[in-house]
Parts: sequence; C-alpha cells; structure tokens
Amino acid sequence: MKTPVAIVGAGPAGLLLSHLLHLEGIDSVVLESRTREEIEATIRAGVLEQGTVDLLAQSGVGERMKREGFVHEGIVLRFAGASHRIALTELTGRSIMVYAQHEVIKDLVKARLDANGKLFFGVKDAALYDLDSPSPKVRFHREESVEEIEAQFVAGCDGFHGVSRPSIPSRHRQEFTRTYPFGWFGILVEAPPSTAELIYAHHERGFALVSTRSPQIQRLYFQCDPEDDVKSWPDARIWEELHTRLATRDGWTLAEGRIFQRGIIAMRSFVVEPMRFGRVFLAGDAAHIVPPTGAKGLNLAVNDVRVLARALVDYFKTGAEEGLKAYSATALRRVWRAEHFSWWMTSMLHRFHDDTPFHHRLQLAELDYVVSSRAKAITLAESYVG
Ligand code: RFL
Ligand code: PHB
Repeated sequence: MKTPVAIVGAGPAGLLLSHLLHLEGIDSVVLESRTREEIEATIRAGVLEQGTVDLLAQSGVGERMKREGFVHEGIVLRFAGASHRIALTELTGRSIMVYAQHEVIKDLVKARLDANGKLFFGVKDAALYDLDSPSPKVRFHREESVEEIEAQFVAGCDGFHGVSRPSIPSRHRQEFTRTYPFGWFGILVEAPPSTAELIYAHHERGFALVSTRSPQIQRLYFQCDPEDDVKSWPDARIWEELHTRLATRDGWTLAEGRIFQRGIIAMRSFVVEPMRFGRVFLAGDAAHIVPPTGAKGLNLAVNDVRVLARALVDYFKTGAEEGLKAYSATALRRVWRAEHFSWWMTSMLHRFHDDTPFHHRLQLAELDYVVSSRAKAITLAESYVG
C-alpha cells in the first residue's frame, strides 16, 4: 500500500491530522491498535481552548460540539474555605468549551468514515522503519495478515506509550521528564451540577477538581497516591474525601449521585526534542505529556497537528520544505509554555509528600496573589484559555 502520509494512532492528533489533510485533497492512512468502540468510550479530557473549538468548527466537525458543549467564561479557585472566580472572558476576551474528548473522537471518526477515509482499527505490532529515507514504511498485522505501507511521511500520533517515539534512535532524541508523587482519582457521577463553573480546590488533604459533562453527569477528581487501588475507595470514602476538600465556610454543598466510572491517573511532565527525525513527525502525547491540572494535553495535540498539517499541505502543493523544517521548533515553543503552566498549576494546587507548613503557606500566598492581582489573574487566564 502506498500513501502520502501514514498516521499511527487514531487519537485526537491522528484523526484531526487525517481530516485536515483530506480537506486539502491529501490522502492518508490511519492505523489504530484499539477498536472503534474502545476509542469512542475512553474517558479523558473535558476542556477545549477557544483555538481548538474554532479549528474544529472551521474544519466542519464542530456542529455537535456547538450544540452539546458548554461555553464557560470563568473558573473558580477554592482555598482556605473560600471561592474566588477567575473571570477568563473578562480578562482575556476568550472562553473555553466543556465537551468530552471521546465526543470529539466520535465526531472525527464519523467525518473520516463518511469521507471514505482509510482508518484501520485493531491493527497489531505496528513497526516503523526507513524513517530517514525518502520512503518511510510502517509494517503491521491486520486480520491475520502482515501488511506494509510505504509513505512519504509518517506522523507518530500514537500517544505516550506508542511505538513512534521509541522508533527514533535514542542518540537523535533528548527527553525531559518529571514524575509527580501523586495521581488523580477520577469519577463520573450521575448528579446535577453543583457549580456553574469548574472548581480547582487547594486543601491540606490534597487537590480536588469539580468538572462537568452534562446537566445529568458530573466529572470529579481528587489527588491520591498514584499506587492506590480503586478498590480501596468505596463510594462513602470518596464522598467523604471530596466533601472535606471542597468544603467552604459559606455552606456550599456537593451533590452526590451514582458513581458509574472510576480510575486512577498518573501525573507526569514529559517532552521529547526534536519532534522530528527524518520523515517521521511526532504530534500530541507521543511527543509530550502534561499533568492535567492545566487542561492542556488535548489542546497541545490539536495545535501540533494544525502546524503539521499546514507544513505538509505546503510541501505537497508547492514543494516548499520550510514549514516541515520549522515544525519541531514551532510546536515546541508552545509545548514548553504549556509545560510551564501545567507544572505551575500543579505545584500551586497539590499537596506534596515532603510539604512543610512553610510550603503550604507559600501556596496560599501565591493563590491569594492570583485572586487579588489583576495582572496575576490575567497570567493564569491567558494560559488557561490558550
Ligand atoms: P492519544 O489520545 O493517547 O491517542 C493515541 C492513539 O494511538 C493509539 N496507539 C496505537 N495505534 C497503533 N499502533 C500502536 N502501537 C499504538 N499505540 C497507541 C492509541 O490506542 C490511541 O488511540 O494521544 P493524542 O491523539 O496525542 O491526544 C492526546 C490527548 O488524548 C491527551 O493529551 C488528553 O487526554 C490530556 N487531557 C486533557 N487535555 C486537555 O486538553 N484538556 C483536558 O481537560 C484534559 N483532561 C487529560 C484530561 C488526560 C487525562 N488522562 C486520562 C490522562 C484528563 C485526564 C483524566
Ligand atoms: C475534565 O473535565 O476532565 C477536566 C477538566 C479540567 C482539567 C482536567 C480535566 O484541568
């Protein structure tokens, strides 16, 4: 099989890249190791930056998002028993959209299949080679047979645990990592919203976050031990922990409901440089990870493919290679900005195992500064909206 662009991974990065190329008349093949049902049911991100929303809408996959998503114009920082609103839109002129990642996936999969896009699910043992030659290749197993794609370019959009990044010889990449000594316990709950805007809560027992999915379904997280087992958290213990961490002095209450999904997420910061080797380009989580406190991961993936799609379109239409040559540096500039923001939000809001009362007071002083200085609030807001 031959194709201009072989894309490994049908997450937001791979699917959107394939879609954007298709709109410019460029063919691609997307290889995904999981089934369509699995990728459409995996619960992950919820917050889309305005730039992400605009790109999805402009490229014709934003109709359901506009109908079913929720525009938010602020977030709440909660600490020392009180809430403080960060007025995102007033401070930046922009807003965010709460719309689940798996809904974005459903919209993109449908768009690709409706356009007869080549999207192969359940592909096994993908292996990349000849990456620094003019015709890089991907070999894989599909329905009992071995197949090979010869491409002009390979896009590694296969997430943090994918094969693309490790296919780049280690002497040609530099990796930067930070692992946090905590994770997030995430739940989905059948309950009405307890708040009109997301609440990021700092508490001496650890961080908590109140997010939403719909008027009937809420998404809640709280900081936990990354090695913890979901089984050690019966419902009553989860609710007690959330009530404690989210309590305010003005009697705000959290609505409880049936918990129908739960899981523990590790927290890590990671970047690989450069995001290119020969004719393979890395995009999204394959190249970088942020802790979810800044809600940036999916948005970074979208930004990478926006830049990469433009560079590939330029190349295929005019032969110009400037965009491809600049891809890594252009993407990394924004990646590091988001790495810093995500690290900062994480550091300010979580309890660290080696915390001293001194450190705790410093966190409160910084939070107080953020909610009382317009300049500092703008700093947070403009990074948050993207
Ligand atoms: P993905 O989504 O991991 O997709 C990669 C795809 O590649 C497939 N794959 C392979 N396919 C073929 N062969 C192989 N060898 C393969 N290996 C893997 C996988 O099956 C998968 O389908 O990467 P992508 O496209 O780069 O997208 C990145 C985002 O998914 C990620 O950054 C976000 O989910 C992060 N994130 C958030 N980002 C936001 O912008 N806003 C948020 O509010 C937000 N909240 C979150 C988050 C991530 C979370 N978790 C679970 C880590 C909340 C959570 C809880
Ligand atoms: C979510 O709704 O899943 C969500 C919201 C905000 C974050 C992370 C995740 O910072």
